[in-house]
Amino acid sequence: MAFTRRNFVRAGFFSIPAISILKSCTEKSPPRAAKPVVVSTWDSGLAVNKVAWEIMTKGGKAIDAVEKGANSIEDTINCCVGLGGNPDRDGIVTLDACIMDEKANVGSVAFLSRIKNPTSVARKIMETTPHVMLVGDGAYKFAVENGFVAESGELSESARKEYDKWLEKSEYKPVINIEARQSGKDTNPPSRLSDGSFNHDTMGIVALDSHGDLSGSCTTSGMGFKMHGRVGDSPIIGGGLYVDNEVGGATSSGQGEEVIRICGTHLVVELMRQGNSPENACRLAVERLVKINPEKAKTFQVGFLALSKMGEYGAYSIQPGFSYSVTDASGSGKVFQAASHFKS
Ligand code: SD4
Repeated sequence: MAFTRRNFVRAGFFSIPAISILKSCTEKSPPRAAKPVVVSTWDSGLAVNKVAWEIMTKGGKAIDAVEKGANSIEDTINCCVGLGGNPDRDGIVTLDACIMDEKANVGSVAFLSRIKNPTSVARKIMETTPHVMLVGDGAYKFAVENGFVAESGELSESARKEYDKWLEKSEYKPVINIEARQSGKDTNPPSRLSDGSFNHDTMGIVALDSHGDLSGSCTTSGMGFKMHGRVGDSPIIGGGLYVDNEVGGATSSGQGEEVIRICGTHLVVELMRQGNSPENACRLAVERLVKINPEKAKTFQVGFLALSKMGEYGAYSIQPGFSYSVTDASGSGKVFQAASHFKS
């Protein structure tokens, strides 16, 4: 084929991948961790990472690491993510979770009450049923039939206090990014503040194991004082979590309704596929949300966190205060503050 201008264009030199290559050449190199590496949302992810990393450093698989990491925080009753989390408006704690492995196998559970480890229920659905997602009573029945213990459903002491306080006004006003207000006081291992507050109720995890495979999980008690039956982004594949073993994985925290609007984590992974670094991909997804409604964007928090197949990681959020934890082959974990669209 003669190398004419027309052929040059037809061959795709100005197509998206070409643009992406140019873009990635001009970006400064993203931080890169040596595998095995695990990233997770918030400062409290550090304790979660430790559990996940110990599995992977013994040659274990990322899918086991992200499940057990999630379980470790779901089991922390004085916390915010599992059954110790804040209840909905009817005083019932309902959990959402999902999991995704390197072969794009997915499992998800939503609006599940009285079961401690929704991430493991999601994995069971993934591995033993023809379905992806079970919700509510059906999910509960499935869990019990599969040996998960039904808990009493009683609120933890701290959640009870928070709920009683909430009942005084019964207003649904998610606190923007309460973690930012705590500035650096996020606890590790996670627990409520001395005043009982904790609006930070989601743990998203993405791991790259020593075999080079990626998996992820996302688990939450959802937004405190939500409507009964409300499901957020966390159990939605492409919402709270997405993994593509050729490209990378992403997870999110914040106002789930907004993440769902743009299929947030799927978008982040697709942006990485086009050549963007993890942080840039997260930033572009955030900018898309802001563009939809710049005024409304001032009123909520969304943070994205991503890990590439190469071990590069990065995050970006709408409001300042979104932190994330990274633990790599050195075994030492670090907490980072994500850059944000609004600066204060
Ligand atoms: C939700 N995304 O249910 C979750 C809430 C969250 O820190 O991330 N809180 O919408």
